[in-house]
Amino acid sequence: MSPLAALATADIAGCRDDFPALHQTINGQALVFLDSAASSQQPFAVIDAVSRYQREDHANVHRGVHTLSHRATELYEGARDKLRDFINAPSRREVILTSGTTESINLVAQSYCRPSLQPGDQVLITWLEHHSNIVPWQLVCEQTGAELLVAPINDRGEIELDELQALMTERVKLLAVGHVSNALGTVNPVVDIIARAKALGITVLVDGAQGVPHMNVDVQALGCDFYAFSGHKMFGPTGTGVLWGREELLENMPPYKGGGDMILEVSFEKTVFNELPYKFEAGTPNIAGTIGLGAAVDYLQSVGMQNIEEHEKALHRYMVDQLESVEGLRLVGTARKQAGVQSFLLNDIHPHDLGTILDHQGVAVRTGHHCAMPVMQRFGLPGTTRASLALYNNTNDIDRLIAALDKAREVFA
Ligand code: 7TS
Repeated sequence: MSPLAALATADIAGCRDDFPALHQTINGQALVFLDSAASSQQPFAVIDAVSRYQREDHANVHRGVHTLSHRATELYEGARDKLRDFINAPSRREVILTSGTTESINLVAQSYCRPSLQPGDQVLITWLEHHSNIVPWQLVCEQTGAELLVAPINDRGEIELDELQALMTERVKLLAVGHVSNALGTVNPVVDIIARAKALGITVLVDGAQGVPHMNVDVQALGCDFYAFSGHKMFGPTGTGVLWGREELLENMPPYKGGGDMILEVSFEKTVFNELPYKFEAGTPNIAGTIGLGAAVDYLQSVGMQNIEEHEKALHRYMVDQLESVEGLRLVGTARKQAGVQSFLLNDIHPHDLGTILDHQGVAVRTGHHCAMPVMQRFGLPGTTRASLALYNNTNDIDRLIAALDKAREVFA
């Protein structure tokens, strides 16, 4: 199928109407939302699932004998089952519900790494990572005396695989790598990277925050040990997310937080922890948000991850072609495999100024370092302007972006 034919697939074109926030004017112009990598908009299906739960079913989960508590528990645990299916996890016991990618990664750093790392051990990451996949490892390295190693990237924004491989020695206890770079859109060859690490006995965590919204993710096919992602980047509510981990690893990890729901028995002499996944879910969880996330999974599956991936691939190609035609525009991040994320610079206009001019024309993009300061340092930049795509974007959005950039060039001429 030609890229533009793919863009016209009826299933995808109709999706736009499912997202009420897209149908509004900003500064007098129809909104063009190109900031889904930061947080995506929510379809009616998600908004309605949360609203129905709040109106009719709300009660605390796992503890009441009354009908509302049963209903809330069923909906909440039903969302866990949907998420298990979505990433093809072998067991629901392995699906830990968290507040998002950041908490999922911190959980692994503190419950898996902190008790086991020794001085001299190493944790390996890459230059492409989001701060959420850097700082938790810095903290645990400081706590344990382990060392943080960073694999370099090339000028396209791709991980240098030979150099990554050279850093994988028996001292490395964990490799943490992003599935897709939020700053540059690079789709990392995670299957290959995981296979290389696993061949050397290295535990692998994949930061899937920018992976799950855009492509089919099968944790068993990937072969990693942990996979972390956020609900609000996959059309679900904020404050929701998942840590998937292999059961044999999770079983041996101490709890991350203490509190209600994560115990079977408490006395002052001895506390017996609950079984998986509840051992890692202390306190009243984000019940409404998680139910909304379950609805987001249903929504994504009804559109089809394959359709979404093809649509975004074609639209990204269209966006890059159009951006390259803008005088004075420089792409930042030109990986051979890229998801629907594109960073760029326009002449010497500061990204924040450019973002403001675009907003005046109804076009929402993100500007700055994108919580990936090392990537910016690698390219010698304080920041970029970033347009990021989701299933609801179309060629008209890109045309509006280009027109807004042309206007910005005039303003700053
Ligand atoms: N990892 C990656 C690759 C991300 O893109 C983000 C958020 C996170 C981790 C953290 O996710 P959270 O849901 O726990 O906050 N990325 C972005 C972004 O690109 N713009 O705003 C947030």
